[in-house]
Amino acid sequence: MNPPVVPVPQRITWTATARHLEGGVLRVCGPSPLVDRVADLAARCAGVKVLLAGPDDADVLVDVDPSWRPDPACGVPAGLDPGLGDDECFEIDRRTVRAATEAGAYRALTVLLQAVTPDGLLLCTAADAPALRWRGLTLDVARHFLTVAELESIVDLLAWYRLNVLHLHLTDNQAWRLEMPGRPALTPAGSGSYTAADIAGLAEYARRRHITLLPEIDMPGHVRAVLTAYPGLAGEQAAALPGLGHLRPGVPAAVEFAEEAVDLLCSLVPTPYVHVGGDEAFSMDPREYAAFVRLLHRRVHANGKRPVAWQEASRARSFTAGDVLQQWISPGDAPGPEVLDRLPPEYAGFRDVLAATFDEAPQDLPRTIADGASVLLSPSYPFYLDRRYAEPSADASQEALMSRLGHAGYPAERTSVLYDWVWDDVPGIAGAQAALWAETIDDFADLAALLLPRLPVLAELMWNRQRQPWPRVAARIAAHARVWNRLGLSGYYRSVDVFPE
Ligand code: TNX
Repeated sequence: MNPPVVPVPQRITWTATARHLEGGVLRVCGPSPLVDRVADLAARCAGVKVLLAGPDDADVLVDVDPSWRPDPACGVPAGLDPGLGDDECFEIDRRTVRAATEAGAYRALTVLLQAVTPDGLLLCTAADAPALRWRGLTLDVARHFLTVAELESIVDLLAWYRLNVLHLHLTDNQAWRLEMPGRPALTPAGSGSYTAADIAGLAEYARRRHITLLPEIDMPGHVRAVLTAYPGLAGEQAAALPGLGHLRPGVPAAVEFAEEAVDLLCSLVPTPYVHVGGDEAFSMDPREYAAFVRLLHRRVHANGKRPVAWQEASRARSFTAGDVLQQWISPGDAPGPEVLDRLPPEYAGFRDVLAATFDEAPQDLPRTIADGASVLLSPSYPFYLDRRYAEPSADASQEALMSRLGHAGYPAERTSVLYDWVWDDVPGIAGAQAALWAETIDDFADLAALLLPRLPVLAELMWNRQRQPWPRVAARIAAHARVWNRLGLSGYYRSVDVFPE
C-alpha cells in the first residue's frame, strides 16, 4: 500500500482496513482549539469536514501527554530549538494519536487528513519525528508581490507538507514591500506592499498551523529600491554605481535607516528570529561589509531577537549562539573565468569581490558553527525552486514555460533526480529551506509552476532521510493535485516525472 502521505512518516504500517466516516465527516476527540485549527486546514486543503467529538462518537482520539516520549528508532531531530522546535514527534495507533505537544498532535492529524479517502479513513500504525527541526520556504515577494490571501494559501500548503517556517524576502533592488513609518517613498501607493498589521496577521495565521513567519529586510546590498527612494542615503557612491549600490557604515543617514529598519523588523513578529539579508554585496569593500553586518547583528540582539542572515554574513564574525546562517552557495555556483572576464559594465570594477564571494564559501559553514551559531541549508542545488525542469510537461500547453521561467544560470534538473540529494550530517545544522526567487514570475500560475510539484519532494527530503524508489514517491505526490487546485495553485507543472503519461 502506498497512500498519498507526504512526507511519508519514518515508520508506518498500513492495515488493510478503512474506517467508514459517517457523512464523510472526520470526528476528532481532542483539545478543542487544536481540533478547530485542524478543521480549518482540512476545509481549505481537502474539503474534508472535521468536527469536535466526544470519545464515544469519535473517529480519532487525540492524546496530548507531556510525559509521552517519541520512538527512539525515529532518531532525534537535528537542529537548534528555535522556538519553532516544539516537539513535532508523534505516534499513530489506528484511531489514536499520541504526542507530547499540540504541535506533534497537529502534525499527526495532517497525516490522517492525507489518509482520508472516499472509502473512509485508512488506518495505520506510525511513529514519526522530523529529521530536521527547521523546515522552511523562502519566498521572494520583492520581485513578485503576493497578496495576503495568496500568502495564506502558501501557508496552508506548507502546513500540508509538515513544513514549519515561511521566510518572506520583503525587500530587494526592484522593490521594498514593507511600509515604514516616516518613509513613504519606499512603498508608493499602488505598487504592492504590506503594513505591519498585514505581517502580524499573517504571522498569526501561520502560528495557528504551527508555522513560524520569518520576515527579511535585505541590507547592506540589494538596496537599489532604497537608494532610488532616498538618494541621500547613498553617500558619495550614487553616480559611480549605476545599478548596484549599497548602504555604507560611514554614512550616518544610512546607519540610522538600517537601525530603523531592524527595529521595525523586530516589532513585526512575536517569534525569536528576524532575517537581515547580507547576500551579494558585490560592490562593497569587504571591511565595510563586515562592519555593516556587525551593526545589523548588534541591533537585532539589542531588540532581544536572533539574527538570521545569508551565507557571506559569516565573514563578519558577529554571529553568536542561537543565531542562524542561511547557506545558499552550492559548489556549482562559482562563476568561471568565462563569466568573470565578461562581466557587465556595472560589475567591471568588482571582479575580485565577486570571485571572493564564491572562493571563500567553503569556510563559511565551519566558521559559523565554530562561532556557536547554526546553519540553515539552502544550497541552490537542490533547494532553489527557480531552477528549470529538465523533464517535459505532460501538458503540451506548458511547453513554452521552460523558456521563460527560472534562472537562466542554473542547469535544469529532473524532479526525480533532486530527490536523491542527501546532506552531510554534521553538528550545527538548524534545518533546511527551499527558496523561490521571483525574477521570472509574472503571476500566481507562474509561481505554481515553479513551486509544484517540487516543494513536496524537498519537504520529504527535510523530514525523512530514507529514500524510496522514485515511482512510489511520485505516486504519493501526484495524488495531491486536487489539493493544489483547491489552494489556487492549478498552474503546477505537469512534470512527467510525477505525472507519467
Ligand atoms: C541569488 S541567493 C540571490 C537572489 C536571486 C537568486 C536567483 C541569494 C541570497 N541571492 O537575489 O534572486 O540568486 O536564484
